[in-house]
Amino acid sequence: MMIVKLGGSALTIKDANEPTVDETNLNRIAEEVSNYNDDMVIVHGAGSFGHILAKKYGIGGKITNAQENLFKIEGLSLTQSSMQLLNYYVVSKLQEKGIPAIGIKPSSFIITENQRITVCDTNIVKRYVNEGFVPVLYGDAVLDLNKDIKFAIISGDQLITYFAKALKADKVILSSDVDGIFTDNPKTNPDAKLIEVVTKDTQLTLTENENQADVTGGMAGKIRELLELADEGIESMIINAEKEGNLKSAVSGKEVKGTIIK
Ligand code: IP8
Repeated sequence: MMIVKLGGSALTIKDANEPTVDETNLNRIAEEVSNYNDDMVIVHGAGSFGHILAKKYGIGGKITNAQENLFKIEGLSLTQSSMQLLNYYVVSKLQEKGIPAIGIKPSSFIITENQRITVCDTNIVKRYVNEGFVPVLYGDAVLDLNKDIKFAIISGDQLITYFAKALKADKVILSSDVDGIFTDNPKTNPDAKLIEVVTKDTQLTLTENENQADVTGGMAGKIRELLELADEGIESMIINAEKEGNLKSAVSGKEVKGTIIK
């Protein structure tokens, strides 16, 4: 049983002002993933289809008056549709490559409490896998039990952790637009070095920048989720999906440059 995250930054043009699919990457990534033909669940991120809206409407932030409430309702509605549209593009492309993909909308069966999944019936996903389908879930805007915030964003990474545990995954691959975890931001510091193995004892100096485009915490958020998974004895790896052949090698069990979290 394998769970693969397709990073939103690789599937979409993340710095576009409006939701834009990276057609070339989506086509290649779907093709590479189709090299795996055993039990699989795919989770994709949001990229420009989710983060721009989630940030604009401040989903997950405190609601202090009726006007804010209405604003957030509009935001939740728009974010969910936008993510459904991206899911449709991803699912259609996977189908084109011969994968029996079915899109499952996380917000239709998941509720969080303070932004963490608390209500989630994993049986439906399990059943689809058992029947030979490849469920495709995604980071989404959901209802939250905390009355002060009412709504929340769940990242694809949180879904990966939750489903990897529930479905007892033996392979967890997260693809992103960087090679893995570095000693510093590789996009701004050319001297940043790749860390091949991360455990809870690894000293990391990752900061969560409030101004970043990624509302779910970027790499720091990813590591937090994956260390939680490692705590349960499930190893995962982060690889770069923008490099041709990486995903294909990873799903085929070949060695790939990246970071293992254990
Ligand atoms: O791209 C975020 O998911 P991620 C989901 O996996 C939304 O962090 C709707 C912003």
